[in-house]
Amino acid sequence: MPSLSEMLRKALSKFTSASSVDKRVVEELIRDLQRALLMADVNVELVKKLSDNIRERAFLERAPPGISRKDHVLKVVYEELVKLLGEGPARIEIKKKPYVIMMVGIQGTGKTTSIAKIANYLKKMGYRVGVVCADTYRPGAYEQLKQLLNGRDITVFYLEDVDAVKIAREGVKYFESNGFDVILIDTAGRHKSQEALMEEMRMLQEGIRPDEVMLIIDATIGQMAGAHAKAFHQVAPVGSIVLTKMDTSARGGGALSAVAETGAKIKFIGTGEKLDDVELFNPKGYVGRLLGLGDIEGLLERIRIAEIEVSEEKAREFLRGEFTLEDFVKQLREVRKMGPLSKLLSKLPIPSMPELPSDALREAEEKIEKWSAIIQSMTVEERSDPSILNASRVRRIARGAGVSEKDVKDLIRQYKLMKKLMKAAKRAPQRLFPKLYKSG
Ligand SMILES: Nc1nc2c(ncn2[C@@H]2O[C@H](COP(=O)(O)OP(=O)(O)OP(=O)(O)O)[C@@H](O)[C@H]2O)c(=O)[nH]1
Ligand SMILES: [Mg+2]
Repeated sequence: MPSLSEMLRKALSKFTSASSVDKRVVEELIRDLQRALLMADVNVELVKKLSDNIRERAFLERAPPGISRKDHVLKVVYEELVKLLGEGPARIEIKKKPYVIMMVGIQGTGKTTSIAKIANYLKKMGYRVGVVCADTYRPGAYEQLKQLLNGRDITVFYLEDVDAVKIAREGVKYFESNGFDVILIDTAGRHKSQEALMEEMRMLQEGIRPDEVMLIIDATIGQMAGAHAKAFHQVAPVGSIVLTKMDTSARGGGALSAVAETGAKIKFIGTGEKLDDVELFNPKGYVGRLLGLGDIEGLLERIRIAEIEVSEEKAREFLRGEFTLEDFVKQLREVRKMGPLSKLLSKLPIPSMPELPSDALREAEEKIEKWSAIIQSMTVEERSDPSILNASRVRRIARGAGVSEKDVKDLIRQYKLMKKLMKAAKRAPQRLFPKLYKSG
């Protein structure tokens, strides 16, 4: 059976190779995505909602100028999948003291390794972390933990006993009475049978009532992840997920099923066998990898810039006012918030401004920081009337701002240029700039 990632990629490459994008092609893409997600056991309701959102946005949203409908649809698909995983990077929150986290997962998924990684991570954040080894099945489980955490000043609790619930209880009691902030409980993955394992998890859940059950999913196990998540979730409601082995070639699509099955968020990913090989989960990176959209960041950036709407009103505001040197830099800052300066000016109905070369605009954008510093080292008098600047003043200002004299002169030149542009726009005959006069 092809993996979720393979199916999603196939759907997208079929879509991108279509000669044109019409309703039929988008519907086909949606159908392919649905099939992929349903095969991955993603909840039918979720798939329906995702399809509806994609359909609506693909047809109703206008692609920004310069962006093809195809790229726009890709972006919509990407964003809707990210939404499914919960927008921003998830964080671990230690909501009370002590905060008890129980790790569960099928054998070999990386529970013990992840516990050591997360314990170390939380320790670095300044928490007092204790680990309880409540795995009575895996030979050497305790030694494994101790070895992983060797020299990290993190206590590992263990009892020679066959009763996992008893060990967990005693461990929690021990750390609690010693004022620890976080308690992580390692549990068994191998057992007599799957039923016996689930029964033990149920007893642990009831016996210790952890504040958070963290499910460990192995990226290499594919779609089994959904079934595993479901089984654990029934006995110990899963609150968060760790996706391990993301350093392998596996895309970890199974995690999407686990998320859909439990409603829990992925909080960490494991990227290797060592203690520091752990990262906070980032939904955007994950979906990008899942879809194989190598340059998704590049595409999104292009779209972001294209989407910046510069209203005529804003552009006109820019041209109003007294426009001192200080205003100049202030306005440039404003403009930068709105988007590229050249884009703003292109909104203005000015057919040709030979005095203002386009690279001057780019230069202006790049130099805002420098120019602010220059203005800071000017006197009030100089700011309001730059024409008084002589060579010695320029030298003093340059030294004060830590820039070259040329930089100071450049600023003045740019300012004069801009002022000229504004005068031209203000004086322009109505016939030439009808839009400017229409409402103002
Ligand atoms: N490459 C890679 N290997 C990992 C990662 N996490 C764990 N492993 C390896 O996977 C194997 C199993 O990890 P464990 O932490 O022992 O798994 P477990 O879930 O505790 O296993 P049981 O206790 O037997 O249920 C070990 O060889 C780990 O080094 C990871 O993120 N990347
Ligand atoms: Mg283990």
